[in-house]
Amino acid sequence: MTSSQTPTRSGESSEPVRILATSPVALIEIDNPPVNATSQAVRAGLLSAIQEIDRNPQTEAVVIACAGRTFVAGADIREFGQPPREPHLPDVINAIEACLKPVVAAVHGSALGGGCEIALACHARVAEPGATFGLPEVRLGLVPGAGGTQRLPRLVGMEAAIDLVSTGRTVKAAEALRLGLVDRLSSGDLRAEAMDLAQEMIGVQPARTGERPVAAMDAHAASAKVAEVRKKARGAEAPCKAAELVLLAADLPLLEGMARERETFLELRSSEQSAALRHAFFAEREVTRVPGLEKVEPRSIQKVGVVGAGTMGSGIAVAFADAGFDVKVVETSESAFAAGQARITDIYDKQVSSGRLTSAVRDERLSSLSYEVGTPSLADRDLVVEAVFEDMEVKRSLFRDLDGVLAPGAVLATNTSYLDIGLIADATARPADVLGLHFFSPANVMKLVEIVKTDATAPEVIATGLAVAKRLRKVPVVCRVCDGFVGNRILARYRQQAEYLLEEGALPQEVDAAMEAFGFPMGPFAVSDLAGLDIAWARRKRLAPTRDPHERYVDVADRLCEAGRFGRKTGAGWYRYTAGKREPDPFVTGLVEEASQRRKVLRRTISVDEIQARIRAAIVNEACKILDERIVERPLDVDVVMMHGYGYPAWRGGPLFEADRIGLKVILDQVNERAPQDGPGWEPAAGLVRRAASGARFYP
Ligand code: 3H9
Repeated sequence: MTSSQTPTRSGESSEPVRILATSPVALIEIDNPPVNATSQAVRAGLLSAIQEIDRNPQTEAVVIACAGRTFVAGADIREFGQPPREPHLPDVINAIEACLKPVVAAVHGSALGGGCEIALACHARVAEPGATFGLPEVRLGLVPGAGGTQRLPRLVGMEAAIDLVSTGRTVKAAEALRLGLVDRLSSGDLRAEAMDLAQEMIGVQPARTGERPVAAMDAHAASAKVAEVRKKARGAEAPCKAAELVLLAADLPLLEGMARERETFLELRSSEQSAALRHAFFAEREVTRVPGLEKVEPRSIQKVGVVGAGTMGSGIAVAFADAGFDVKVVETSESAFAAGQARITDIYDKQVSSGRLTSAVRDERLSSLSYEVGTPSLADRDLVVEAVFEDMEVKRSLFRDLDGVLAPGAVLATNTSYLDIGLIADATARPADVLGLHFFSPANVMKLVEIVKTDATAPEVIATGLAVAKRLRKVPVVCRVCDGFVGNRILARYRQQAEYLLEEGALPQEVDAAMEAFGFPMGPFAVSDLAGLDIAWARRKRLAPTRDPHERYVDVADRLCEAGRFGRKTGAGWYRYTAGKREPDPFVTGLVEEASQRRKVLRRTISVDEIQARIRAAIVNEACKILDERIVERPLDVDVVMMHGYGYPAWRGGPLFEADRIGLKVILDQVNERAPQDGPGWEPAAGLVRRAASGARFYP
């Protein structure tokens, strides 16, 4: 920590905490790039700055602000694997609250986790309108560990605090102001306005958050709330613990509540769930750093074309418009054109009616979209994403047209889910400019994008895909071409194994319940009903002539489709739907039992554990084959796809992270036990056999 009588320029010292002014209002600046995390050096610097200011008779009030792009974004997550080192953050924060002089937080960027806890302990908070606040610790499998669960309810009330702490959601400054978490929004110069507020507070007894009373929640309402949190947490343990700690704030004095909080924080810090969620956090960032592309410059993309405005195309167009691209949507006929435009407008209208968007922003976004019929209008586009009918000849013909229209250097992307992108690229004279950008539905919401390269795709085109995904705020995973790429290929095995379970004795609702208890938001049959059974049926019919006759094939889904049951949209599929609610259907039970009879299987009761273990083993084995074939380069690529595209519970860290924890020998035994019955395609992956034999892991 450095101190001076007059402000000094930030960056003069390498110390992460500086005192830039002392009289009459002191300014403490935290400067620890990239996100001002509270490393040990920051904690020590902050504590000594507060102590120095407390002692300085010329200082009458204090502002805490941060250099760089953000306020403090939390504790330093990288330190969590090591033993805690003094001074501990709760002690530093208590010293801030106890300071005899008024302390004001000046918040820009994100005040998250420990950063939000610092702000909560200050005697007032001024924020830039763009600032965000939150206690996202549960997303790392933790509870706030420096007073967050005890101070937040004292400022915003019990219910709002439980909501924020148990979901980890962040709030923008305007909502924080409404909740009482922020006292003022700055209208220009944040630091100057915070200094003004501090000046106004001189001589006034500081309002200490920890001394405020908090109204208890009615006991019945409180237990209902905890039950609701538990249900939503789908197996994650931190959200419930966080909610229970918040409830303590009504009964315990601050320090006692904080002691309970600290105990829970330290216990969770060494939990498997927290390790998995930390892995998920870093994997989501690491996935964008693709070996070999570090120094490759992406092409500049400003003008984007989207061909086809069906469900996928309209979502893709909205994703680009939301990110500020100039978007032209092209349809091949007038009638499709009108329907596409209506679909896009509808996406925005729904966001306005649910309060997620103002009508002014909707109008602005809609005005960044233009609509045309026919590909010639795409001539000025830097990137074109195709989302037309999933048929090789349709796509090849479109790419031939695009090749004739687009300027040299433009990037041509296909959103195909399964087709061989190499063959699509070969329809052009510029296969190096072609790649897959495989979005997930709804494309404007889902974070995952598979960036699929062919053997011909130029490195700068892959780098362009990554840069575009970053601008879209997506999570991109680079992979090579194979049937279904990473996610849908694994999903196919997941679904097949789920169907084998039906044939052997389980019912759809039992498999779904087991996988929902595992932590997936929905089981595989409920997901099929939501997505619609007809598309997969059409694909199965197309592939039927080439199917291996020895493949174990369960035809219940085909029979459902033959009966016109395409899922929710027809009111029935694997379930029947009454007022949107799914119910098991005796008709489906009948079909499943017939399937068992046809295979001459004596149905048996299958336990939840067996369902979960078999599906997990199927996923891990296929994921390992994907690694063996170098469809992706790293285990984390698979884990990120499964967590972001398919709802694999992040508290398990993804299938390969979890497989390491369970033991690869155990998984291999499970695969070997199934392989003879399940037949071709279910052989153990070579990489799984090798690792299990040598004791190696996916993550060394
Ligand atoms: C906590 O606070 C516990 C306390 O209650 C109690 C303690 C006793 N630590 O995301 P980005 C790195 S728990 C270390 O790409 P953005 C990140 O890895 C913590 N490193 O930027 C990346 O590094 P690299 C609660 C961190 O602008 C770089 O910073 N806080 C941390 O898209 C840039 O990150 C959270 O959970 C950290 N805390 O988003 C907040 N945070 O360049 C977690 C980031 O090497 N952080 N890094 O890949 C975030 O949500 C986002 O990073 C943030 C910026 C919104 C801040």
